[in-house]
Amino acid sequence: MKRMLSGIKPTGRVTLGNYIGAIKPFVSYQDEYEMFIFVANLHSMTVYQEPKELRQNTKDLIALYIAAGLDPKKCTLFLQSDVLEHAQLGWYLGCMVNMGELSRMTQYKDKVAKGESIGAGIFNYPSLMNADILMYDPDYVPVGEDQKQHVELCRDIAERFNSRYSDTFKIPEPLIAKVGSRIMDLQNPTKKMSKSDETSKGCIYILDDINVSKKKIKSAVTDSDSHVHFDPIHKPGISNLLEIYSILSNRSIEDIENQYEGKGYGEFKTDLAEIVGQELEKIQKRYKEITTGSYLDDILEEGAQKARIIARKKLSKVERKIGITIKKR
Ligand code: AQP
Repeated sequence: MKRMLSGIKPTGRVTLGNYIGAIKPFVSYQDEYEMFIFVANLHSMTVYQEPKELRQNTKDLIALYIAAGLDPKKCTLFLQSDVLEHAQLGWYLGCMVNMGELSRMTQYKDKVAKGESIGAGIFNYPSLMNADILMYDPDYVPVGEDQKQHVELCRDIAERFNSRYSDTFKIPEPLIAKVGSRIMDLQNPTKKMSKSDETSKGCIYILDDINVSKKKIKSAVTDSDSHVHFDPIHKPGISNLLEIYSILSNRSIEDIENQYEGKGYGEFKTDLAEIVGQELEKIQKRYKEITTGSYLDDILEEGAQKARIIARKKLSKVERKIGITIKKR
């Protein structure tokens, strides 16, 4: 089986964007790939997190992975901070990356352009991401369009390490879904739906009250026309809704366009609100079942143990190659 690895930061409540762009595809891959899925809680620290919220968001994220269908028997689920080797490998790999390479990362550049105060963690987080990935030798890393650049840097660093110290890391490939990799904010469809956004009106959270989520769909910004047609440039709002509709109903966009030909946005939005409501209801039911008792703690412990075995082996290999250790572990 080919191996796949990915993670999500617990930086807010999980959104429909996270579900469509990441969690749902993870579920679909689990029968075909050996999966390693983690909660990227070390990465969440690059921006201040209120401790109580961070704990809750972490617990919810792991619960939602499972509630959405990830099976801990098929997929190794763990907290990044439970596997200490990530931080250590991150340091070694951080020493191999240049300031220029890190300065070219879009997330960092955007913050510079906005004149925001930038923590060292934001600048250096691609090094930790390189460690997260290279530790497990995955064949594929499913990421959103905006993370492709990070996987490219990761490939460069892996090649640099391999050529300096001999073959150690597999060179991973980014895997970007053709649809759904960029679900937009419902109130501002030119901006990505993000869990750390301050306003929640344009953002559907997986644990939203069902009626609230339906209202958000019905009040989504569209355009003055009433033609249900996919055209992300000229009709970003309706195109975003069509993409959500298509993925959640497993139907082609063309088929949906045909169904609503001449019917206007009202009926389309009402039907979509139902589809979204049903999807969330299913996940929330399972979420309630698994968040009682010690089930999640047990899953995380088991996942961390499995991940640590691989991580320790890889870190030992790296440390032998770079000459930092003198004993054979
Ligand atoms: N709007 C989106 N549409 C499709 N996919 C999305 N993802 C995030 N937003 C959308 C995917 O979900 C995973 C989340 O990874 P992350 O938490 O490490 O990073 P992110 O992309 O920065 O997610 P957010 O929700 O926007 O978080 P904040 O607000 O903290 O920055 C990734 O696979 C991503 O592609």
